[in-house]
Amino acid sequence: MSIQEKLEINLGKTVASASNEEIYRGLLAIVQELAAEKEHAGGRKKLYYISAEFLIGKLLSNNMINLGIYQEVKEMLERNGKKISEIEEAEAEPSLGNGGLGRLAACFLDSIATLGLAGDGIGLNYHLGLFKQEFKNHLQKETPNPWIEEKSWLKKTDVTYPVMFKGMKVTARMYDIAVTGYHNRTNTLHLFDLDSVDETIVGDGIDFDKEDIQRNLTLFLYPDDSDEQGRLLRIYQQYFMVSAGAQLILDECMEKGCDLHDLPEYAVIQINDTHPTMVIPELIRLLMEQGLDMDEAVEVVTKTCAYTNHTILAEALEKWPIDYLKKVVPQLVPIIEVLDDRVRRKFDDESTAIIDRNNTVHMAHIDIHYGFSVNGVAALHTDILKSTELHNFYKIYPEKFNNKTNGITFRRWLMHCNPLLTGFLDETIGEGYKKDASELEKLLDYRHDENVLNRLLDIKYKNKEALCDYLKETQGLEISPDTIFDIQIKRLHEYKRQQLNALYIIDKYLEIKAGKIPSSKVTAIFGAKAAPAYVIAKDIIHLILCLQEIINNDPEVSPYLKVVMVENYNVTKAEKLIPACDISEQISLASKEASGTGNMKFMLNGGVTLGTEDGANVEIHEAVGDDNIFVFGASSSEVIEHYAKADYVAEDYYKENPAIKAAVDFITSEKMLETGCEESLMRLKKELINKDWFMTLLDFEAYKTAKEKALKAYADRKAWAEKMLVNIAKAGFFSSDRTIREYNEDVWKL
Ligand code: 26V
Repeated sequence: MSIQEKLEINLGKTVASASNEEIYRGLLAIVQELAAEKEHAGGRKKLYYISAEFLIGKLLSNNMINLGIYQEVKEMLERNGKKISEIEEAEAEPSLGNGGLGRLAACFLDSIATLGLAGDGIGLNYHLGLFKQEFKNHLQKETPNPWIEEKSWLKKTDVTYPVMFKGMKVTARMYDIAVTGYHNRTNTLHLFDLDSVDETIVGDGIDFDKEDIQRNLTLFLYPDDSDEQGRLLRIYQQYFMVSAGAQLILDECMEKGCDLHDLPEYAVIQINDTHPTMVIPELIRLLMEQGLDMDEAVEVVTKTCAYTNHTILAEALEKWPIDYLKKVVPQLVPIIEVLDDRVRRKFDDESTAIIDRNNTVHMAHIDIHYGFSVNGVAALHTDILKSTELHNFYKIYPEKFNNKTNGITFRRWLMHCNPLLTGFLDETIGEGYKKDASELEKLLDYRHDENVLNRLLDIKYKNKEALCDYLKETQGLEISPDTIFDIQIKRLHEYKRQQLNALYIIDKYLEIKAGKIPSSKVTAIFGAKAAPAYVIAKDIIHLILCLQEIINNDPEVSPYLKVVMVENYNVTKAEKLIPACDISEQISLASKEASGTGNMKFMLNGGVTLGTEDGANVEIHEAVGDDNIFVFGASSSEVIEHYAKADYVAEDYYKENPAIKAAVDFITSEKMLETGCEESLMRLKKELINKDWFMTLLDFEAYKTAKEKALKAYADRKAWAEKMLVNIAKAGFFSSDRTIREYNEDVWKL
């Protein structure tokens, strides 16, 4: 039966007469059926990727690509007068993650299934994903972001597990989402939920009663943790996930004949950052309930669990007061105390203790002592962990430390988001790169082929035109594809330094106002959400929105410079922005961005990086060579030294560099205060002069020089096209298939 026939039976009407929503729901049912028919990866040992976030994004097109029916469906829809892009719009995006960490987990699931490995995800079924962002009066406003509909990718199961909190027992129910591999098997993402969760308790914006656990447990992705109630709720969520997850893992292993002493032969658990760390004491507890003694349980668990670190930022490393754990999960406290006691007996080093002198539990320390593998997510990041942040652990356990440079799935970040480039690659180098990404290097044979270079420029231009149409339609913004698209899209954080980009924009604006006409026309595009309680991050959004208003409406400036802040940046918007990028802004303070994965997505789509030697930028630089990237700024060792000596004084740069002073002063100029909010702009200016913890002003001059160099290079279209080509050709290393192969060879051994 053809897909059209199947779909029409499902719809009870012709495709031509059905609405986009009806067609979406019909295709959803067909795809679910096809995915269910696929074989599940078998074998004795299975990987469990446990993570508080899976930022899977919309699934329809991705699943159709993986199942090999995308082209057929697209053409069938066209024959019936429908556009696949419009059908895609009917799907709500599951934004079940904050940013890179959650998206990485989703790319990994895709690659695990594509490689045919037995590996499932375990997480939480948040009813409301990351908040929706709206701009009002140049400020970010947060509203709830529901995604679960009557018909969705979630399959409710009968699998339930009891989870005990202090004075309260709840029942976790498992929901499953099929994870399709590219022309391969299907795995499963298990998301746990609580039947009693109630969306009607959400009040103004994203406010809700944080103490009503029965009704709020899985209501929101990472609720605001700026107060104690929020932090306690986070512990409730984490324990709920790991307790249900651990029970599922033990059940599945026992079903396969495991006697629990041999658990490491049946299961390997990858702990994605510290959010799922309580799985370690919980498994020990459950194994002891099954009759193992403490020594045996600890040994078995240590051989089963592996930990990935995703940040060196001190404020992001989870530490819980032991009293919090006593309030929520008292059953784990004696186990954690024994784990700490064993560490203290063995190692006379306070810095590696689990419970410190202030009775705070260091979650990462549990993972490192009681797991068999510790990995960072890019070469530089792993080096910094070994030499600095986790140096004392590295001295004890050098054999546990390993690097796994992140990657991205090419199915979503090339084949789905950039069909023009994909088609062109198919024609030029064949389709082998879809299964073996290193084959992209075949493109290097064409680096001097004028035809190929022109095609690349032409594809980029078309993608830019499509983005222009989209921004016009969604935000009423008028931008031109004949300008350079300079894009910075990522969570808003001071270490990522959107403020550095903004200062450059102010500098350029002031130059134009002073009569210095630039030789290139630039559209500076941002997309970023700020955590609801992160004040300075919101001030930076405010700054950018004010600049957008002032600059775009200034007839002297706007022909040369425009600013665009994309509202509600999410996976779906990333898919539209990335193929249209000329210059990829990766300007974090060196040493602070563990890896970055947006940098890889841009590279794969022919964006040229303007970046610091941070995270995976270092490896991108190595891959493409000096001529195909624009690198600037203080090195990670210089930065680390500045912190060690506490010798960076922002005010010196402000006073001594007139361009910096002028740009910073502009933040509270009359023009800005007419548009924006004085309190916010004053606070931001003060922060930059008096604190600037992430050394924005230190790198300003170098950034400006590098950016001018990139803009100038863009004018030589042929030379630029060659840079694009080299970036695409060298992106193969950054396929998450490569990353997952490495995890499997070194850590999971499936
Ligand atoms: C979390 C928090 C929470 C408290 C406030 C400040 C703050 C700052 C950063 C974070 C990040 C937590 C972990 C994380 O998302 N890391 C990201 O992981 C990506 C995948 O490995 C990686 O590419 C990014 O560089 C890294 O920031």
